[in-house]
Amino acid sequence: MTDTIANVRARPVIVPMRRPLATAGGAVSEAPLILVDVETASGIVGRAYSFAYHAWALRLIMAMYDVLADRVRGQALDPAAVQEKLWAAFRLLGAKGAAGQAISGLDMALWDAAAKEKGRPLYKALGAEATATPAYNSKGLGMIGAEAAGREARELLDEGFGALKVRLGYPTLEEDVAVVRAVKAAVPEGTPVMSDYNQSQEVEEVIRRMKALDAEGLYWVEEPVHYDDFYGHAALRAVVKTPVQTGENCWFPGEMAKCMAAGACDYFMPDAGKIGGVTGWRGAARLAAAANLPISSHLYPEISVHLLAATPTRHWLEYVDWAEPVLAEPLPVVDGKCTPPEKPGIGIEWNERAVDKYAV
Ligand code: SMN
Ligand code: MG
Repeated sequence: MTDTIANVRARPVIVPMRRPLATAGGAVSEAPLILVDVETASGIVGRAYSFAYHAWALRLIMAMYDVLADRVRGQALDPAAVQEKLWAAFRLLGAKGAAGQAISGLDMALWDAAAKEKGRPLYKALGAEATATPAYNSKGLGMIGAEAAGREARELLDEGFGALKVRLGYPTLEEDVAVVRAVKAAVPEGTPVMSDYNQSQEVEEVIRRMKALDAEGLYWVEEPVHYDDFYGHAALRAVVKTPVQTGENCWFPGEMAKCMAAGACDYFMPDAGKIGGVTGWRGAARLAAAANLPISSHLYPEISVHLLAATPTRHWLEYVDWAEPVLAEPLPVVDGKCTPPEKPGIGIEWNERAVDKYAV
């Protein structure tokens, strides 16, 4: 008989960030997380977390977990079937925002439990090999100005990475150019330098900026305009050389499909916490494979390393260390790459002393 879901426990924490991140879409200076433990009838504990972006959003997502816990208690440990039922339940209200985050986080914890039930690491439960994915360092390079950005770029590579991402969207194009030049000058020739506008620009303005920045050799430009202005993304893409990356704010594979249909991007980066967890990611990976669309991850490196291993068009893993203080062990980076661990499930455990310390 398959195992059943006995309980869902969600705990909010606020974890300090080593390098607070100012973006043109808003600042993130601490990491508000919800730690999820799904307990099964046979005593397995599935673990995952949701990144809440804002401390004030913890209450919203916690409320959603509370609602979901009541709905899924007693159901079979079958993540895809659980998500289908939740989708049906949320048809009238809608499942974006806090609901989508909790549905996605619960799905990740259910997959962790389901893989543990089989005694397999998540990537193996997904039928994949232990494939390594190159990782870029996204732990810094918020909007800190050209001089500091040059210094920080070197620090970020010295942490063992071969690529990094710089946030753009300064008040003027000249400042964006200065920051990109400072970063490029600080890193070895050929180092991939990704860039991110965090949805901050108007279409005309970002076309003007990217026409100038095209000469600087950025590896990609991310979220140039509001995330769901897919035709705005396409208009930029039509007139610049720099590849357009987007997807971290797309809810579930359905929004990704619309993004693709509009010709919005060269690359796509699902966020496990918004795309529908593992179940949603699998749908996204199938869409991408059919269209030969390169897939990178957004946040959640610990689970994304498994998901990318199971993604035929895998591209880059975004490495952030924002959950690290509450984890027993960080995800190792070896020669700028990450490989999924061999422990059953996702392979994460909580550092309970740290969880107590950062509890809210
Ligand atoms: C980002 C992620 C999380 C919070 C703020 C900004 C950024 C990224 O868009 O892609 O790393
Ligand atoms: Mg981004």
